Amino acid sequence: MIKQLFVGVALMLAADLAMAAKTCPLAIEGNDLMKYNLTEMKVAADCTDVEVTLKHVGKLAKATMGHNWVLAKTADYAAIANAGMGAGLDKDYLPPSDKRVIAHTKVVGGGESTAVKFPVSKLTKGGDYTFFCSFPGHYGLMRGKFIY
Ligand code: CU1
Repeated sequence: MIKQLFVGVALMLAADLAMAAKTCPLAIEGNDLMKYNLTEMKVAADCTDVEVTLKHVGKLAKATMGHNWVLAKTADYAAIANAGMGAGLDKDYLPPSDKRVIAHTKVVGGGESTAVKFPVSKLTKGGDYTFFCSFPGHYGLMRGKFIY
């Protein structure tokens, strides 16, 4: 009887823990035409973490048509992209340890995938966020609205 009670309480605690942490997967693709397949990404209200997977569905090498996925406040993204241009491929075309970057993947080339996981606690509900590719010259076409 007592043992059954313990098992019940343990199961309830496990369920609580499972509810406490929820990683929500989001997927996006980039191609050889310098385009993402999405212009908007949305995080559900009950997510505690987000894991964004970027798949480069093209064939071109990352040195010529590399893509990454970078998240920043809409007010910051153009400045980050401009500052990142000179950083080089090995720095993923981002200014090193730039605090304006909320999350980012590395740069990938055709056929490759990459992912980044981050807590939604880095975001403000209803904030104005933009995701973009920081490869030089790409953010004009490769960007979208990130909604939380
Ligand atoms: Cu790109």
